[in-house]
Amino acid sequence: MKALIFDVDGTLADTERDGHRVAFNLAFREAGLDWEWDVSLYGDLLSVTGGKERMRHYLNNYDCSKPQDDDLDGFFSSIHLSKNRFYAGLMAEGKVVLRPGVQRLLEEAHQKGMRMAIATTTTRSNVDALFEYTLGLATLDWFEVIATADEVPDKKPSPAVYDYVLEKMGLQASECLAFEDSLNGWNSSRAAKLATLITVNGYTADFDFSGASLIVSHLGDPDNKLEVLGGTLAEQIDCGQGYIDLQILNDIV
Ligand code: XBP
Ligand code: MG
Repeated sequence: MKALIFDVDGTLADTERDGHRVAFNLAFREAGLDWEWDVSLYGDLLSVTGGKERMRHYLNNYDCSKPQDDDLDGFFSSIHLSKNRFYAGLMAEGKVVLRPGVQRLLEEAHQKGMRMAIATTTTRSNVDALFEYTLGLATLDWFEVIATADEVPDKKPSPAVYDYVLEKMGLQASECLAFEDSLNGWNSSRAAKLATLITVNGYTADFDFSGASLIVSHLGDPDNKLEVLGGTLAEQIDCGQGYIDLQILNDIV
């Protein structure tokens, strides 16, 4: 195994439910739009990746009020900008914390010189905001490639963002492990032919991730043990210690 490639939203932190969703609602209100995305509705809307694409999907498929603006692209772009501003504000307030085991595993991988990258369909500024108020901005230097929607507009479930990372790192898919939390993310990493470890969350626990290498509740910590939920290697990999470390990951790839 030569590199670990991490998704961001839902994998590193519950940024969808507690970050983007809340920020969208604040931005709608600021724009005078009466849209309100509750936790359950937002789970349905997550079938569409990309904030602007998600808003357009909602407008086209749900019974909601129509924006007055004739220039819908411009309207959604401006709401998206203010959504990301509110998102950064929520991060600064500490409203979102990293999921169990994320900090521990990243630190171990960094200390041991494991190559790492980020492959996400969110906007780069959102990655910066999450890191600034959790691990610190300097931690972004641990990642050799940070691929976001700014670099790769073709969003998941397209494999484009993973293909981009592999090409930049000069690595084969068979030499790397992806970390994902969602069906769109898994379909993206799978299409890029990457072995994938899934950490499910409240939005994705019931999805069918069959074919993924290992499916767990979260990465776990010594005092917060993970639950193994499935995966093609679930029987072979010993997760008895209750948390994922580099040694276990080496058994997957
Ligand atoms: C998650 C996404 C993003 C975020 C919102 O991507 O689909 O669209 O929900 O971010 P990932 P933007 O799990 O790959 O990180 O508003 O910037 O699109
Ligand atoms: Mg995700």
